[in-house]
Amino acid sequence: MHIGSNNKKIVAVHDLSGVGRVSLMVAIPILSTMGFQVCPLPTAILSGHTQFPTFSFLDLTDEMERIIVQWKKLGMKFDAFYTGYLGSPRQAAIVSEFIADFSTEETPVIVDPVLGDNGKLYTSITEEMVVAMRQLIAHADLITPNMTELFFLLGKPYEEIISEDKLKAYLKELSETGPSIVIVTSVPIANDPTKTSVYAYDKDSHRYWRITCPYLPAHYPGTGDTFTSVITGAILQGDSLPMAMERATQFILQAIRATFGYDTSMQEGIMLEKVLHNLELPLQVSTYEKID
Ligand code: PXL
Repeated sequence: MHIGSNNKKIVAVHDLSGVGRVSLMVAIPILSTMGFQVCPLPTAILSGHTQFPTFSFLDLTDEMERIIVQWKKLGMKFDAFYTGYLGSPRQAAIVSEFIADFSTEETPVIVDPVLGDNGKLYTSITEEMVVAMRQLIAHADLITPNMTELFFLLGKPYEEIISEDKLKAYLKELSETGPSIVIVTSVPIANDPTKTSVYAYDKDSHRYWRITCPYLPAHYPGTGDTFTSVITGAILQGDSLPMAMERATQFILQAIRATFGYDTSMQEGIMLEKVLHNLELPLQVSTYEKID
């Protein structure tokens, strides 16, 4: 009898930021806890994320090419690709080529198009990066923009609150550029500041999903990375799209609640360490809705 390892390998294409709990420092613990082997392809090394008042930044574009060459020589195979914050626009083309070379039709490609928040691009993200990100999402199966990123990717002026019908049309429009699933996070609800929602469109089944959860008046960097990491793990474990959304949303809420009670600076991010073990528990309740 041969007992083979069936641990899946996930390539994680994100930056490594020393402080602030974003990117690889979120993706690695979450996906490891969920039972996957994470293989980092680092895009940049920073002292901390770019929402700190100052930070160092080492662009790893050239090194990424060298890493990919070695993986190719070794005949490495991966079970999924998960990309986030890129260090330069050129990396979008490098990553697209890498994915085309190393994947099959069945390999899931998850792209978190990290560009900005609150209607603005992050410091260090340029218009050129927006164009590059549009090219990268064309190769993705599933993408997770927040509201700001949704507007930048579509090239439309940012609106804080839009009707559900308009949002549905925008999700469909973005899916037509490539990805079969588009999940948009941090959608405000008109006339109800106590709640926030997550919407998804699944192009293949023409279905829309919605999750509504309590809004906590706190804004921590890295929650988008946390959300997409849990989505990636849940989908690879075999969850349906709405159940994956449910797990990711509930996990973020637990993490924010675990953090909010302390008097820490928001720049330090959410206290993942306190809630990681929850990823090993089954969901007790679910609140997702299918919408028409
Ligand atoms: O969480 C998104 C993110 C990732 N990586 C870096 C960032 C940010 C958001 O500010 O600065 C370096």
